Amino acid sequence: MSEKRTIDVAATQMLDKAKEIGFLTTFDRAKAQEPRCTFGNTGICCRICLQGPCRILPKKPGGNRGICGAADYTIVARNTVRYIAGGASAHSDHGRHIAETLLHVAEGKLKDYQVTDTEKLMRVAKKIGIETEGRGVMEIAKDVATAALDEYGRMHEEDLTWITSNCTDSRLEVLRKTNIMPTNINLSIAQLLHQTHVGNDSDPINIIFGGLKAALCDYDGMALATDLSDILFGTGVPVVTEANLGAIKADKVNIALHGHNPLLSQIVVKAAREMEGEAKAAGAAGINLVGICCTGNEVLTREGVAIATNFATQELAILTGAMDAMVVDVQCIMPSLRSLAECYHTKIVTTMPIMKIPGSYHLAFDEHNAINSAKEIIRLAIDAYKKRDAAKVCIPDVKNTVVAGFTLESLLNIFKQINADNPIKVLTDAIEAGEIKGVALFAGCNNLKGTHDENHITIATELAKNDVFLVATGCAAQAFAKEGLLNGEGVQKYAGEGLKKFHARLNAAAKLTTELPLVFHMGSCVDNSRAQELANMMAREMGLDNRDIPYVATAPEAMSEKAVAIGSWNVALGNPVHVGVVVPTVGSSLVNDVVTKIAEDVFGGFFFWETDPVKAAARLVEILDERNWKNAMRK
Ligand code: CUV
Repeated sequence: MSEKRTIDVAATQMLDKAKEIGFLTTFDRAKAQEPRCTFGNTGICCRICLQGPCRILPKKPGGNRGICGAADYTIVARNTVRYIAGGASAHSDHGRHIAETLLHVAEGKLKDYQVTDTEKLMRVAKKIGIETEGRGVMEIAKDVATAALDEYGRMHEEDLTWITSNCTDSRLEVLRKTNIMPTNINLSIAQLLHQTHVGNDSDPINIIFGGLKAALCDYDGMALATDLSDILFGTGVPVVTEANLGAIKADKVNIALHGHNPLLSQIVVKAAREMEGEAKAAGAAGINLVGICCTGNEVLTREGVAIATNFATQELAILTGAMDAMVVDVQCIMPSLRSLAECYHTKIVTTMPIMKIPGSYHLAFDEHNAINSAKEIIRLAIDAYKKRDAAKVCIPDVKNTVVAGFTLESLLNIFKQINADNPIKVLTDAIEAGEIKGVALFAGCNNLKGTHDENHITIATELAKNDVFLVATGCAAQAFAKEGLLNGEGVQKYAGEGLKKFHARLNAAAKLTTELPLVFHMGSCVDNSRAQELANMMAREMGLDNRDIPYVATAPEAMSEKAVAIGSWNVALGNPVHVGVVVPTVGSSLVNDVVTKIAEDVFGGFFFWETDPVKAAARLVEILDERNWKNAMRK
């Protein structure tokens, strides 16, 4: 664990404040966990049955296996894929919730939601083979939603639709040949839990392949979540806003939108716009919404809502003393928020049946009554504002300008200004001309095994210096937002000559009121599907399989089970994936070799672990160089 807690100046100020009031934050709790148990840290602790926990103790007679006889490779493989099952469940359940909502909109059952982007609806319908000619919007929306819901429990053995429609043909062949193409999201996840039950599969390779099948369900669930969210709420276009704790306003009612699912947060944005008057009547200058984690990314992309902070520093938003309510839905929400809120006037409002925090305020969100639910939450915030103690308010004067909203569509729209017929060629031509080396996707969380946000920023600036085109999602994107990498100044400060030239051409063509950013913010974690579609377009245009395109992914501070699932499908889809923390596969050299070496022979994609951000960036550049060199040789 690093001694330095964070590179974020605003966070540093708030951590000092926490110390002053004696509140132990996640940074203190991370320290309390050190030193870690080596068994757990390397993945050789098995807790799958009640005879356990079993550890691998090679020096004791009989200790080199679990009580049932499971070897280190079985234990490590099982533990790893169970992370994937958790991650795939989270993303796909999020997608299911959106699909159900779209279905109910199409059936006329929900008055507060609409089909906002009919163009996207038509594109998605065509992509998945639904007839659009001469049919009404709601009829088509119903078919799209039904097709999405069918992914979860269909009885017929047909490859999942959002995978087959979001992969290159050559990649589909790889997935089918390796027998990891799923036909039913729920089935694959349940089967993986069954496969890893005590006394079941002990073959690490077979277990890993089962894990990859579930990881592809994660991809499917997130791809349909992205598509259907765009249909319901609109596909983001470039927006200008700001990020970091300085986006919290002392004179306004501040409401943080935190979690992942846009179903509630979108409605809160709408309701807040209607309720400015009520806030003013309470003596505030208005309502100020800010985002944390991926719900924040969703409403940033579509509504230009500012970012307050990312995962590791979510508690610190409350420490500003000016946060009136934090509305949370699902995933990545720290249970500690409530006890901290007790030191202040802040209302923590949980909203989903599967995410409650003891002692916090629970308002069951009801899509059938969405706008009223949202208004109720905002009224709670206005009430809390009235109780705010001005003496406790301490907002760091730290924020940066953010240019975001780069859905694949809005990115391609910029390329279109240069090449109307074949926009992706703008990117691939720049790669083939050697102006840029390729594309790197930054994804994932914060992980306090390292210094908060340091890996994100160091790797991005190193790659920029080496002329790599950068896209980002999740808390990685939020780190960039806070640190000024999502604006034009970032390009001037950090980009190499080639990348600068490429950006200059894009800027001239885009004709936005502001310069394009160094890193293109593609949205939330489920929007990693947007980045994969970019990769697929590159592959098609370059006439290559995904295993050969100059595209890499990195999760510099990976933390959640979802990050494991995302990383795993990236590998299956041919992408090299860097992870900036040491993961619990290292306890079995066999499993570790499979995911870092053998995977490349089979899929073209592979993992590598590197905690040093400079070394990690150098390796990513090396991989891009190698792929470019091979492609040049092929010609
Ligand atoms: Ni879904 S999963 S900490 S909020 S990116 Fe952020 Fe993003 Fe990881 Fe969670």
